[in-house]
Amino acid sequence: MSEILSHQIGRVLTLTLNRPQARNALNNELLTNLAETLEAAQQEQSIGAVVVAGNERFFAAGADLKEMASRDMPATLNDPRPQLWARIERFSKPLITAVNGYALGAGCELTLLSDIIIAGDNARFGLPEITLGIMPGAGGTQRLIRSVGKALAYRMVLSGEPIEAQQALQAGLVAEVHPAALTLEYAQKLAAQIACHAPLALQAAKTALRQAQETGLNQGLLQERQLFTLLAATEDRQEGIAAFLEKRPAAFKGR
Ligand code: CO8
Repeated sequence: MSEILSHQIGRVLTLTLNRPQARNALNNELLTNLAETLEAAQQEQSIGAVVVAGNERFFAAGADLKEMASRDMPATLNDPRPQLWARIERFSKPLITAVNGYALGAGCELTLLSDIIIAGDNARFGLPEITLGIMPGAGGTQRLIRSVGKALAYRMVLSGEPIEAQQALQAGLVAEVHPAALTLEYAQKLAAQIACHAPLALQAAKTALRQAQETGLNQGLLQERQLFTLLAATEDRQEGIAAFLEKRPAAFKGR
């Protein structure tokens, strides 16, 4: 059976991680599949946003430890995983993760790479790598600290202890917490709302938001202004403003 189930409703593509026997551990095959699916979704105009979910009990238990156990340092040096993560990161449409249960190690790193995390009240976010004699290796130390700040990031990375959904909400890691049975539904609703907006404006906004985490304020402001200016050349910008003034819904075309 496929390790990722995919299902499109309207403009929202939902990808469900499906390796329950390994608690959705992200082996290379699953990550490759995810990268390829997102690349296809990138090209598909009918898809406006993507939701990645696990099941009601777990999102993903991290890298596949059985796969990792056999890898020595030379093999780790030549590991295709960094390229796979980079391909996933290049996805420029809105990417939402719907998280119930455990999002550990690489599973947590996948949520950190997404644009918005919607959590179930049973969600647990953690980077337990330290307990295995390793450390996060797919952005965990870099993205977590930018998301939750120094105090909690150090605590989570050095202790390996996960945090619960409410703490993740307070820390600004997740955008919303819902009863676990409704997490996916809320994530899909939000994705559908987002996916109605002009695709080029969404892409530009996502690029600018990412820049905010990577550059200084002045450079970020400059890039924001450049992207804002570029959008003035789009048909959708004319349509969006005209629709508002004419008191009708906008019909965006992605141009
Ligand atoms: N990898 C492989 N198999 C796993 C993993 C995993 N990460 N997690 C669980 N499994 C397997 C178990 O081995 C077990 O298999 P089997 O039935 O064959 O014995 C099955 O899933 C069920 O596991 P449990 O009985 O433990 O299930 P529970 O529901 O009781 O517990 C937990 C679920 C809490 C998720 C528990 O399984 C757990 O703690 N898992 C390990 C979590 C972990 O340490 N994750 C970090 C992994 S390291 C990492 O992600 C580093 C990323 C760096 C990437 C660098 C790229 C360049």
